[in-house]
Amino acid sequence: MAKSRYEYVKNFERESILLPETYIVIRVDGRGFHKFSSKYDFEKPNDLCALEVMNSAALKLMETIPNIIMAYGDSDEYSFLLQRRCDLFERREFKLISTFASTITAYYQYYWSQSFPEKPLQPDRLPTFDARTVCYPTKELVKDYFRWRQVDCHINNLYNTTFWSLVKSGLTTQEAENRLIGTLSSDKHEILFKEFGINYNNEPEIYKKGTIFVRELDFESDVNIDLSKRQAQRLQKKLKKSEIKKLHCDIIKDEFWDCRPWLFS
Ligand code: DGT
Ligand code: MG
Ligand code: MG
Ligand code: MG
Ligand code: MG
Repeated sequence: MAKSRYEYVKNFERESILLPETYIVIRVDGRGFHKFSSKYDFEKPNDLCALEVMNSAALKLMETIPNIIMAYGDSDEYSFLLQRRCDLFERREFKLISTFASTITAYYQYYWSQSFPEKPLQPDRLPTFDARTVCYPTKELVKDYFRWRQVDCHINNLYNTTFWSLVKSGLTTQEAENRLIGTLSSDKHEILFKEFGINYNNEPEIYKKGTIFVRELDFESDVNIDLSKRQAQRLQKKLKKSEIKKLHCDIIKDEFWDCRPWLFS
């Protein structure tokens, strides 16, 4: 295209290039899902069908972007881990966040209409998502990031399960809130067990642990972060063809990470 006299306005654009050789995490989160979940009448504390809409949208995003090596989600959020050497959009932050936010929004609306034909989306409250990127320079930080999200899922779910049990038993939401002020995790377990006969440990794993999507390979001890260029290319090919597994397991203990060295290749 020939340059016009107006071309100079492009010099006002800014770019933010994410640090090379770091692990990029992109987290998307539903905007105003507190209100969204009440408008569309989500089951409390967890709406399995709505969670699966989120899961389907995240999986589809992962399938279309091979650089995503794993994803973790619960509630209205999902975190996507990109490979350390990932060069998607030349690591341009704004391009990454706008693409992730709009793509997850599009898929969420698509799967919503498939799963809830009886609850058509209304223009006064459509599901939309924000996105942010964080760069982590080490494996340990990446693990702690995902541990943080899973602990958050656990804390929220224990609280919500107890809170809604109290409300369903006749307390107002204000009374239930007051009842839980200052309670420890052990107190909530006890309320659930003694007052409602619920053993929290037997609650569904998807609620307690969230959902993990991970590109799965056979365990290969020779996967390390100092692969030669050819080894890295071979691994990349394998990963592209690999199956994406859906799990609801613990990612706080080392085991999950220790048996998947390719997450950090
Ligand atoms: P934000 O993210 O700042 O725009 O505001 P929210 O309202 O999205 O807040 P956030 O993301 O911290 O919390 C997620 C909200 O979504 C929270 O109020 C509970 C609701 N939510 C998510 N999943 C479910 C569900 O399965 N059932 C019900 N009843 N509510 C859910
Ligand atoms: Mg939020
Ligand atoms: Mg939200
Ligand atoms: Mg959220
Ligand atoms: Mg364009």
